[in-house]
Amino acid sequence: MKIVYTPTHAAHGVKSEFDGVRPIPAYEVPLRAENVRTECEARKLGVFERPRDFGLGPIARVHDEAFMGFLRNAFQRFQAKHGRDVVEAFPSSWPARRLRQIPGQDIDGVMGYYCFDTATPILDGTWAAALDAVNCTLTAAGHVADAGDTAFALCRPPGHHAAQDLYGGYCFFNNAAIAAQWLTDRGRRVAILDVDYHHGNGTQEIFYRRSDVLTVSIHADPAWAYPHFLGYADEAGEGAGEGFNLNLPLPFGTDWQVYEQALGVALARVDAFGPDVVIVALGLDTYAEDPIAKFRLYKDDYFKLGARLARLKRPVLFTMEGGYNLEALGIVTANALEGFLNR
Ligand code: OKP
Ligand code: ZN
Repeated sequence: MKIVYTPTHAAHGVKSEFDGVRPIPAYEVPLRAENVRTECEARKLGVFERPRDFGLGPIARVHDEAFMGFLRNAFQRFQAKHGRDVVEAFPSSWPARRLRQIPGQDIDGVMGYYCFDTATPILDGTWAAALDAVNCTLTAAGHVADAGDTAFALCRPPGHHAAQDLYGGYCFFNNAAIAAQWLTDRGRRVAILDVDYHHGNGTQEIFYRRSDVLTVSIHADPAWAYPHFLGYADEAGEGAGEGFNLNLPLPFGTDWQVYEQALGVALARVDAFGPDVVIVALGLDTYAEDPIAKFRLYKDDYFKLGARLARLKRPVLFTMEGGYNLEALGIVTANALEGFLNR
């Protein structure tokens, strides 16, 4: 297996987020990727390589050009208004219901227009890190497309909450969606299976009106969990996309026995779609001791998750998404990959 990694991710060295009550230490930190790298290296799970540079073209196939322009200089604009001492830029005002959906010219308005939460600061190095996370994912996608091989994009920031012109949930560019579009542009039929604890609202939205890319997500019921406003079971796709999105929301406390049943349903749908490539948005925050999630999967369960994915017998591109227990993240990620490889 190829594992594509770059130290550039550390340029997005987030220190804080707002949980709606008070500023708290960030969960989505560089140490996450480093722990995963260390564990995958120690267990010799694959051949490490650095990403190639794909430029902005593949990103523009998914994201809005104005959104990309905004991300590129958002931090500088925020600092110019709020002071050079500011190290993390947050929105403070949003175009909620009955307000007009226009960004305006002021950076605080623009930021609220493009962002949907208070958990996702933009830093000086965010643009560079987000860009290289895409490069990691596309480099890995190239291996899957060329060799029919398995590859792991060991990248951060994650991507599945980011939509065409929206960022949040620690995500800026939707790495998995950009890879899906890139592979589709090269004639491959792609399904995305999102196993992160949180609904992949960005991925769903990007392909919601299309039948050429299947999106399936297993996640905590949005009636009780972030991202709150998307991810219900009745969201099946629209227009040509009707029937090409499947949401499997699960209750708090979901353990492997319950999870496995949803996984079976998800995999049956993926298999019926007949994809050439399956992109697995590999969030590991389903782990029982995750600090921000409420499922009950244990370390050994991730071997079973990987093994179950292997039974698809299709080329898989793994992209790293959530998972915030720093002690366990490397282990559970490696367990999932090892369970897959030892099929
Ligand atoms: C990103 B990913 C809870 C706030 C939730 C944001 C969670 C983002 C998860 N008070 N904070 O899907 O792992
Ligand atoms: Zn998550």
